[in-house]
Amino acid sequence: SHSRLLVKGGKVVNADQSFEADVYIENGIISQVGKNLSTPGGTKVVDATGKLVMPGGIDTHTHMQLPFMGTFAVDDFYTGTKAAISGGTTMIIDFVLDQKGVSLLEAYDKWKGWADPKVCCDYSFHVAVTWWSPQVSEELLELVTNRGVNSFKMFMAYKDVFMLGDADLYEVYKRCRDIGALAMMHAENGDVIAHEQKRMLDLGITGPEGHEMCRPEDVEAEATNRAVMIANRVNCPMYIVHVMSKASADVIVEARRRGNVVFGEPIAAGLGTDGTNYWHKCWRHAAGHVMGPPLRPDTTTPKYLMKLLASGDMECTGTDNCTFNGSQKALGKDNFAKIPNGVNGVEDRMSVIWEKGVASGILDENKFVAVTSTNAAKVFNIYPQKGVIAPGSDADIIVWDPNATRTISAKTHHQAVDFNIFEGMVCHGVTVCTISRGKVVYEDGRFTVSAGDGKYVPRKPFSNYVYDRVLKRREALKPVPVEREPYTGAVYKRKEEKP
Ligand code: DUC
Ligand code: ZN
Ligand code: ZN
Ligand code: ZN
Repeated sequence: SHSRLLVKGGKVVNADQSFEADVYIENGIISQVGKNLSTPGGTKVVDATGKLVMPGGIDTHTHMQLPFMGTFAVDDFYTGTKAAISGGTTMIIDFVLDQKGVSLLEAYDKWKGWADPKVCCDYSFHVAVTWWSPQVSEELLELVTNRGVNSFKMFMAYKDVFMLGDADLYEVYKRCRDIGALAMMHAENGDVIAHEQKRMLDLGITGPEGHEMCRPEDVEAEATNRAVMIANRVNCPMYIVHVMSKASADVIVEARRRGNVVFGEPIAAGLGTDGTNYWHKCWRHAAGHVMGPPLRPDTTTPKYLMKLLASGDMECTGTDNCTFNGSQKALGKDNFAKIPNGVNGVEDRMSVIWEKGVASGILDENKFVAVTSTNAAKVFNIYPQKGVIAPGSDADIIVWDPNATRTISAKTHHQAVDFNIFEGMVCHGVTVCTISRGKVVYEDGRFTVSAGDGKYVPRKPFSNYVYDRVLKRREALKPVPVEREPYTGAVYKRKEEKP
């Protein structure tokens, strides 16, 4: 059936410019953008007068219903994506993340089986590489060629569970480079963390503050530097997920100054709150903020990260949404190392970035669109299908009221989890209407969406956005042997050598 929708009278905000225009949508695709569009009778109209009309957010980093640390994340592909659309996010990129030894193709099929019947918005997958073998190497190519995966995540932390050593990382990066995939890294030194956890517990520190104390900024920055260094040896583009500290961000900025192809991803948690919460007197509150890497006690960190988004030194934003209820966090009530790592964010990322970024005068509205949507579409190679309001693009659109405010609270949020790390935060920027593939899925606080309405979005290898930078870097670094006279003198022979 032919479906039509007109978004009328708003200000279209793209990453490069803003302008007054109507947006006409046919069968899920934007067909016209212009002033005073005339449309056939019976076309549904969304009134956007006085509002901003923006590309829906793309959350580059979620873990819906992840089996992790002895339990499962409570927000699944249904509650997680439903919450996402209420907050103005119309696409998530989740992680296929299974145990060492499991076939990545089987893991991919398992995760897709979980997601397809539940998703309320479009989604895609990164795949985590937690072990390395010739079989895994072949599977990466299959995932890139036939499953639409162009990004693989590795862990330098979670020793014995997900962690890979440097030699394996070198091999995975090289493979990623050869098959046109982006290598993503969880950058923390897992060996040091394991020792520090034991040291803290021996000192009698069992509470959530121990989580931060055993993995301070250096632990993240060192691994970030190592990840970038190894990637640079094999000319593989590198994407550092959840950049949580100034120290790690500085490593990325300096590497980019040298021409390294490295992207940094701040997350909503790190932009909206900080690590002082680990010292909160309420255990549940403190444990509610436990995630890896931790939030930082340096309260100037969130603004520092936001400014790097403004300057273009970091480009995409995610959430690492991976939620656990109080009863699950309590698995670590006597030992912080057993608190399931993860926080919310998928619902609130857009509002938090608007409030702390735009309302605070650090980002303009176009930069907001760039860092919440367009840059992610470019880096992960789904631009211009996603990330822009233009004819031919998917109609993933939000109508945004920049003047309205809402107060974030676990009492009113749409996520399944019983806690919100942004509790009490008053945010300017409210989603009035969310359109997914040309269909209104959320309007004035009401959902008009069903489980399974979202679609899997396959992604092709390297975008030019990434590859052009890699090529430039490769030329600059080409190793050339020195032309010299060969050595013609005597060659020492060891005494014990037989002639
Ligand atoms: N960090 C978290 O906090 N949760 C899931 C995985 C991760 O790396
Ligand atoms: Zn991670
Ligand atoms: Zn409390
Ligand atoms: Zn994660």
